Amino acid sequence: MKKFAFVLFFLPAMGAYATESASDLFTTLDQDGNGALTKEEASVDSRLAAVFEQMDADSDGQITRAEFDSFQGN
Ligand SMILES: [Ca+2]
Repeated sequence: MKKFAFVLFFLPAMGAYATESASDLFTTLDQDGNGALTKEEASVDSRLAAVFEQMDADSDGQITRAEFDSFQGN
C-alpha cells in the first residue's frame, strides 16, 4: 500500500520534469545567454556533449535553440 502511494505521488512529478527539463536545459546551459550553445557550454551536460556533433545540424560549432528543439523532437 505504501508503494502504491509512492508511485501515485511521484509519477506526475517525474512527468513534469521530463517535459520541462528539455527546454530548461538549453537555458541553463546557455551561460552567456546568446541563444546558442558552444561545445564548451554543452560539455557541462555529458548526454548533450555526446551528441553535440549530431545536434549541430549546420556544423557551425554552436547549437541554436532551433537545432536543440528539432533534435529533441527526433
Ligand atoms: Ca549549429
